[in-house]
Amino acid sequence: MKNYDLIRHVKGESQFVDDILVPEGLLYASVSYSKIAHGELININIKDAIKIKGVRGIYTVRDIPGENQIGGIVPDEVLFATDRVEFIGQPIAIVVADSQLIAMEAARKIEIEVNELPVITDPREAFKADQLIVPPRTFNLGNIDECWHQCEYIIEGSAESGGQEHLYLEVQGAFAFPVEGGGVKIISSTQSPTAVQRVTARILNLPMHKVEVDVLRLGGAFGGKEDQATAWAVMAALASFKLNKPVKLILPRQEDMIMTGKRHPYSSDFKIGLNKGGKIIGYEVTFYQNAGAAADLSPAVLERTLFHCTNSYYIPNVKATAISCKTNLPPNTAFRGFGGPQAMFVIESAIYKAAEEMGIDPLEIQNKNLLDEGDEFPYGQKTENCHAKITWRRVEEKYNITEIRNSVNEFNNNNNIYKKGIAFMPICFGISFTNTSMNQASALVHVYTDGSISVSTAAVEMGQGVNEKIRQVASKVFSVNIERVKTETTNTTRIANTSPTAASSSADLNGKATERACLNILAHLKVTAAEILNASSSSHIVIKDEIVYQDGTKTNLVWNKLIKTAHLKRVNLSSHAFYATPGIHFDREIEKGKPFAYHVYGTAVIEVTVDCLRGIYKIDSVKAIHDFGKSITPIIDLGQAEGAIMQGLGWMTIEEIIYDKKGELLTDALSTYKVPDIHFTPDVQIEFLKNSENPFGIFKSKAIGEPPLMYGIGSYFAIMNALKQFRPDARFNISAPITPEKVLLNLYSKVYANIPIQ
Ligand code: MTE
Ligand code: LUZ
Ligand code: MOS
Repeated sequence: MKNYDLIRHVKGESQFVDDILVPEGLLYASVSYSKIAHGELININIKDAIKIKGVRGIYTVRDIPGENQIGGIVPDEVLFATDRVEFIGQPIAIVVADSQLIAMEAARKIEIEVNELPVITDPREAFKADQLIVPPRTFNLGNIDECWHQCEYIIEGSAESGGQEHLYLEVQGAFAFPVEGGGVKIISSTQSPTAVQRVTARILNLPMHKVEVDVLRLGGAFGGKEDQATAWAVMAALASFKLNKPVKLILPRQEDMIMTGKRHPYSSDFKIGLNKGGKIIGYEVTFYQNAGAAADLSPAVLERTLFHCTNSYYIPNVKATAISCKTNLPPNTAFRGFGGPQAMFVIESAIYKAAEEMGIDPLEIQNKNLLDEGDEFPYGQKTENCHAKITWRRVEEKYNITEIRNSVNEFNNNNNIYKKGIAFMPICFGISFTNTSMNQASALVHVYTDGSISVSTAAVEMGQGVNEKIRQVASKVFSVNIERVKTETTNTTRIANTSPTAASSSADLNGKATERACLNILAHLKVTAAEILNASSSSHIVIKDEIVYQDGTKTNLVWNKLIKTAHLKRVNLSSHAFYATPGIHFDREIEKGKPFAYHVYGTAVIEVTVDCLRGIYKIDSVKAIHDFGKSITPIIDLGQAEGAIMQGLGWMTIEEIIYDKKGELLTDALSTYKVPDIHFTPDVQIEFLKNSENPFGIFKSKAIGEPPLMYGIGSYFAIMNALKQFRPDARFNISAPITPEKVLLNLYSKVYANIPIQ
């Protein structure tokens, strides 16, 4: 059950876009982009650039045969700037040359004349200036206006959370070449082959059948290639189309960091009301999402923020408003969790602030308000097989919380400078694309005459192990050795109209489609076996471990022979099958429905030690009970949980994206953008919740890709908890990431933390 790619990765044999054997005459493209965040584009001067030896072509908006439009949800994003620029890093032209170096040199020589306009980087400022991506949306439950009088405590505050760089190991890139009849084939590092196909067709003014997109695997994506792999692939295709030559476009790391969008920063206001006993009665929240200069996936991210605004708590009266604000930054995009983490951070902040006011530990409030079976979410869906309380209780028991708390207290009593902190982090994450129509997938399965099996699906392998899961499905349905099963590249000619590999749903959706295709073939095979064995019906036939059984008795008929005979008998050994998640729906008019097939639950406890003199800290441990359903690939799922937790910790603590007032990214390299490394890694312990079977997942498993990221949020509050031990009187700012610098500002800056300094 190891990741199928593991051995190849270790040996350096796995191929990524930049490794594919290149044809003779290959040309290289480099992107020329705006260095100004907002302005009227007056002139593009390519005179010096075009003179450079080895330059084959320079293309701008004027060279687009079709429509200069790459927007997915909202048609508000151009491929190349036309009459204005709206963020630093916005593509203006591409240079195609004999080598990458020449292309880059020429791209730098393109001069761009811009009339500068005021720059807005802050979402609240954008809101004040009425610059919105889409109209705001509000989810309501109960009656928020009537609920406050029932509250003993009412606490208001605000919370900031920062962006996050995807930092996939493989940078954005694509390779395109012309094919017979005026078409183009693109090898792209994308989570969404169909998006690349659709947008290329639009830009080149071609029917979609003339554009073939093929994806072998990605060296990581994390949402950063759900929408934002498209532009580069389209540019490579455009150049290839124009020159009738193969063209490769790979972004250098720094350009990748400058030009692409990131996790959305949010600025939020909350008001939370609780009764004497600590039950949350009401929660009102407004999210200001920093969308950047175009919609990209922001409206969908915004929607998921609303879905997860109450995390794993039941709150009877809720009003949640989300506003997508247009700023002069690169369009922000999908990032593992997709707006969910931002929402959960705010409710956790509200609980933290309420606990502070009430003089109790936040975990008392968390614990009292956990979801129960049948509780209603603000969007109308009710919990089913709710594991919020079970995982919380199991954490208390398994990790001996009383003992941990005692030892933390003892440590803190004996240390003046070092303080330990602890926090609980329950999570609840809905599985399905929130846009119901996207929850579909298909699979194409062939059994070859030698008994080997080929599976194509819409799923893109990006390190998450989906190919191994798909192989498991085929091998289990046929009951054959997994070595017989190969997963093919993700290809728009083989599998059409695909949803992106995203929303943690790809194993469920594509696994179910694969299961159906295999079952179709299996049904034919059983009929054939019944004929061969003279059984009265195929219901007497079972295939187990490559051997055919008749009425429970082993026969001489084995897989290879069965396949050969079936072929001679002209039986169809291929099947295409389709799957669409049943039972889900959502009405955006009333903002109610059942958007999710199911929810993933879990609880983690996080311990940290903070050096309150220097501001540095260590995340000591993350101990979780996670609901994997009935995992089909425990090692892969564990790896996903660990990786997601690390990404969540990084987002909350040391990963800090900084743009200056002019919209320039100051953290555009690994020297200025710090990500967790092996030394940062805490002791991570994860127990699989027992006896969890998920009727809506593939083979009763649960989606795993994104949910565990949100355990990382606990690290923020564990650090706050430690700071509280150092300065019990202080009221800290809620602003993530809590970098060591911000720890010091919180502890020692009067202005920042609004605290009396002795
Ligand atoms: N794991 C690795 N190694 N690399 C990735 O890029 N992306 C994550 C997650 N795990 C990612 C990853 C994200 S954002 C999602 S949505 C899921 O994988 C998508 O894959 P799945 O649907 O198969 O879980
Ligand atoms: N992408 C998307 C996602 O288009 N819709 C979603 O609901 C979603 N959720 C998580 C991650 N990506
Ligand atoms: Mo993941 S953010 O759905 O690619």
